[in-house]
Amino acid sequence: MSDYSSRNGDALSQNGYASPSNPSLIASPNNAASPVIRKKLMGFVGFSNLPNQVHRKSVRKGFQFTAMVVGESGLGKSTLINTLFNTGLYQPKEPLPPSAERPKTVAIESISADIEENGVRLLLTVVDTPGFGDFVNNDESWRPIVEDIESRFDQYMEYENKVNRQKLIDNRVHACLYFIQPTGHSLRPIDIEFMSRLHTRVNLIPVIAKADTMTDEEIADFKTRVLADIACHKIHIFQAPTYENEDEESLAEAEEIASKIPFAVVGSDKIVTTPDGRKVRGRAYPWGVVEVDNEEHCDFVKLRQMLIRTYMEELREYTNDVLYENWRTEKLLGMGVVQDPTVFKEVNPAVRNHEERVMHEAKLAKMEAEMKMVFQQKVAEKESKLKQSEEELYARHKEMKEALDKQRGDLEEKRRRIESGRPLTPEGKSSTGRKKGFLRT
Ligand SMILES: Nc1nc2c(ncn2[C@@H]2O[C@H](COP(=O)(O)OP(=O)(O)OP(=O)(O)O)[C@@H](O)[C@H]2O)c(=O)[nH]1
Ligand SMILES: [Mg+2]
Repeated sequence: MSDYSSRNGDALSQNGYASPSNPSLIASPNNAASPVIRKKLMGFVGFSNLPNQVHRKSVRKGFQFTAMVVGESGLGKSTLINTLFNTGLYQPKEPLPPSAERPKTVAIESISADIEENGVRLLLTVVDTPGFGDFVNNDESWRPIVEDIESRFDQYMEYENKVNRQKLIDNRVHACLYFIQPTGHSLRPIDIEFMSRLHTRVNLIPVIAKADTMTDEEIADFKTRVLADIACHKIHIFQAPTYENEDEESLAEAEEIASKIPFAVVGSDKIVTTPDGRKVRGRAYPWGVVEVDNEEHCDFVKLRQMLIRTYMEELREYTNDVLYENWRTEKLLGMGVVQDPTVFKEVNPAVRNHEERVMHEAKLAKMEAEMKMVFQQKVAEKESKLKQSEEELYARHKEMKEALDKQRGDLEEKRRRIESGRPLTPEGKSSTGRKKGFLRT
């Protein structure tokens, strides 16, 4: 057995695993704050495959992503949805005659599609909202939209509270494209009102609608003004995060995307023919064709790249970790549920560890005290026993000594008698008797 384990241990250390013979690889569990030790392993362990494992798992489960479009009526929201996903994802319920205009969106509608690309599944949902600005009083037109976003949070919280959370359906809005009218001026009060209502609940991504109606210069100016307005009104729009150790290419991509916000978009799901004969998605004008997928013409490609290719995970993460969490806290506080810090204390592993250690130490101390008591008791018992036997011994010793003393006294008496020539016994007074008595002694 010992032979097996030692051989096994050697084999492990040869493979680079932590083993008793290779202790430098074992991290000290007590020292959580110790710096990360970068150690070159002597063989392939396999944790470098973790990203692939996560990837495989996510691929199997598929991704859920929900985007919403918000903005004034007629800015091309429904058109952009179709453009974005390159499909007739958003089909009118009844086929329209070819000449008919896209109908106005009259209610909040979600359209979902299960999309697969290279074996990766994406359950994509787009929430189309009716455009606002058509009513005499548009003061409260943000309300149904905010309510829709919050009801999705509500639904998610319900799922979270269910016993079986295996199939957690995430219908929360992860990104909200806010359509800005291409006025060329600054943001209008209604835009500021809308964005201020939305930014605490959703990742806001401002887009300039119908960018084909403005020249490049006008767009550049307008973008600057819109960004200044957004900053001035302290509206939080989604910021593309950058990571320290990113490669140059990713950094450049992130910068490029960030530089395009607010995205100037053109939407069209129609195929048109360019003067040089190419068939493209775009809008044909007497003076030429605006190509949706041409980065020279508009920022549509960059917007799609941001949503799907580059920042989908960040958008989902921010929605979950910040927006949803804040909403949940607000909601619970509103319901009068005050957070009980002891719950978190218990959940906090460091505090819990400490508590457990204190309890363990107290238990040990108690056991030690008990053992001490038992020991002392036993010692006392033994001592009393010893004392008793000592006393007995002493008594016996005394007895024996007394007997011996008595014997010695007798003998001395006899000797004295013999020496003084007196008969030893009163009966041995005759000469024979004396002789006899003397010989007997
Ligand atoms: N010039 C131009 N026109 C566009 C663009 N996108 C859409 N349109 C046109 O604008 C009109 C309205 O488009 P919709 O997509 O229905 O607009 P909407 O924002 O969904 O409107 P509501 O549903 O009322 O909120 C249609 O005639 C579109 O063809 C664009 O990028 N440029
Ligand atoms: Mg619409």
